Amino acid sequence: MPEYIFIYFDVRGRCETARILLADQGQDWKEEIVTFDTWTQGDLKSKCAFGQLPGFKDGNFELYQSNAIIRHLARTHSLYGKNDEEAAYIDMVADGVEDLRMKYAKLIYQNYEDGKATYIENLPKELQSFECILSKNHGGSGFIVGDKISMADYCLLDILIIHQVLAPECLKDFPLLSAYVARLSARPNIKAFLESDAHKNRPINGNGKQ
Ligand code: 6SG
Repeated sequence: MPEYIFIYFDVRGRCETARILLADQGQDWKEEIVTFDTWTQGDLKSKCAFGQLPGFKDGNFELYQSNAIIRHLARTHSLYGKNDEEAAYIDMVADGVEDLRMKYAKLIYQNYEDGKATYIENLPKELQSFECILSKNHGGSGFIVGDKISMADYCLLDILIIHQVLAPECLKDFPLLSAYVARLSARPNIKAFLESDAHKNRPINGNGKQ
């Protein structure tokens, strides 16, 4: 079995999707937690491909960029669709999630107090896109793409979970997404992970906002 290691701050942040993926796939991993003090000292930053975390190790193979990490795990665990068209849809959903994650990160790190109300007001427009995509795949009763779980499901589940923390009612008018989060969260390995102290006690973001 390969040894997986996340090198990251003690947050869910840009690693939690990959953690959910590995947990669901029955894999173990290690955490190499980087404190903000160590980070600001600069040595580690200078060794990171783009001067940022997370880093990831798959045995001796070292990788940076959270979405590259997710895609690597998707390829190596057959979570990238059954053909090129499914793979393209999976990318489409993952990139849609990334767009939302960037807006979320901007709110959390740059404009939380002043921007939160407007962000929550605009959230239904963002969520509607995912509800619509989901509705077109088996009426929304299964996965976001295709007939089996894919990387896109882990991306979407993670972003929906953190938005439910930000705005607990945000899925109220999205019946398919609500049922989807409940369904995926009830998968035994995901359920165990989401109920673990490792997940529950890990802050979502690096500045205490959520
Ligand atoms: C932060 O932005 O944790 N990496 C972050 N920040 C430190 O010096 N495209 C890539 C990717 O997808 C984006 C990487 C991402 O992988 S993630 C990073 O490396 C840097 O740039 C969010 C996160 N934030 C917590 C945090 C730690 C250091 C900066 C932000 C110091 C402590 C808290 C705020 C400032 Fe902080």
